Amino acid sequence: MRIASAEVLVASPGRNFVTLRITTEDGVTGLGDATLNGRELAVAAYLAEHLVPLLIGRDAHAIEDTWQYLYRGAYWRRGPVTMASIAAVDTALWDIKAKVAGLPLYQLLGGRSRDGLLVYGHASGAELPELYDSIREHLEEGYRAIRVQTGIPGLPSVYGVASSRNASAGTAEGTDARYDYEPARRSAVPVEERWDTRAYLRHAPGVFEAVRNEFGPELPLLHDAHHRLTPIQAAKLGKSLEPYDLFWLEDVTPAENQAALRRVREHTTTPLAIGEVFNTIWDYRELFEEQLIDYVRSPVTHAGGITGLRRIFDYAAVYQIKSGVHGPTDVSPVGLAAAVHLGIAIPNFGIQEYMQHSPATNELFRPGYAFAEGKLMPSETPGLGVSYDDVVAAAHPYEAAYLPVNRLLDGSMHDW
Ligand code: EZ4
Ligand code: CO
Repeated sequence: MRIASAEVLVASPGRNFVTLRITTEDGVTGLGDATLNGRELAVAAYLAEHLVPLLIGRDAHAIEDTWQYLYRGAYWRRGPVTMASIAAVDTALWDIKAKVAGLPLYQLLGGRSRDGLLVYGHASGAELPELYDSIREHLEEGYRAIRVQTGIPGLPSVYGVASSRNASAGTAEGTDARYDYEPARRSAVPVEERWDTRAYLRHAPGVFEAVRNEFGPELPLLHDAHHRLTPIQAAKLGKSLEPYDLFWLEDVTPAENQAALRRVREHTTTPLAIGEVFNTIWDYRELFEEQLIDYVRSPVTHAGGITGLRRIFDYAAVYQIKSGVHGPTDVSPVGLAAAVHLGIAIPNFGIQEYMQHSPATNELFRPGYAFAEGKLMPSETPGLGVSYDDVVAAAHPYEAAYLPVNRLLDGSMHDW
């Protein structure tokens, strides 16, 4: 079954998505997500200029060989642009294989290991009353695990905190729904935010104490520090949050230095999650072998597809480390569907992030997964169970949008 064509599709139903559509000679199509928030066109060019010409005429069934061909064959291995491109090819080929088999993709990955994927949503508020409302809204929607982010006294805006109830032009999705966290802004240059780590470390424990007092001990709570701390600051935060029994503390230190987590681990029993900006299994080697983390944050989209991420999960399982797949709205419904098929099958599933895409995004992709009682269920139709509507896409052309950058109060650049 030869590949006849591959198209790189860029559309912006409120936010930008890059999708690869592969079509075989007998007309079977497969989709892969290649969205890299704020660097979308680099991936689109990598695919269109360098990978699509290599795909034409290849055997669509040879998924592993194609993965190795694109990974080893590039010579310049790894990196987000390369690995998002490989992920899109890999995911599209799995979609095709499952459609040809007439099975939902998870059946080719070993079949169902659980009845659904526990997900967590994002609650936030500048102040506690607003945060409580946000948590209650999530509970009413059925969420059974919740990430908590709040404002910090003295800082005008903070990572992960919804800025307003009625998103207007300039905010992410431009809908009238509360959009709890989508930081990419449509503009030619990134927005600048301010950060103060000491103020954050003073404020965070009180927030979790208040949330526990309000919502009780059972609700799984998560928190994201977004790579902003030094190892010793991260250790201090982990220790100070221990009484509030977090499900996980995410991205405490910058991702480049795996050894930083060693220092954090020495000091705290708060479970740690990391990896949303990692691309390959190699990025996890020290973390796994020294058992420095508890959850893997990589999504299918940025870690070399189903083939790449499944290998990472198998490696993680050796060390009792579980999945905690990144699921922000910049992972498209194609990337999320792939995660749901993988998550229902693997033995070491932990939790799946689920923020819910905008109505315009769902109109474009029509994903077949379903959210009920706090869980995501895979589509039962053959393949990934996602489609791509070219007419809807044509109404939403690409518009430049960037994640913010972050400066300390004295103006120096910091990690966002
Ligand atoms: O900053 O998806 O846990 N989730 C996150 C995300 C990321 C964005 C980057 O594109 O940290 O919100
Ligand atoms: Co994160």
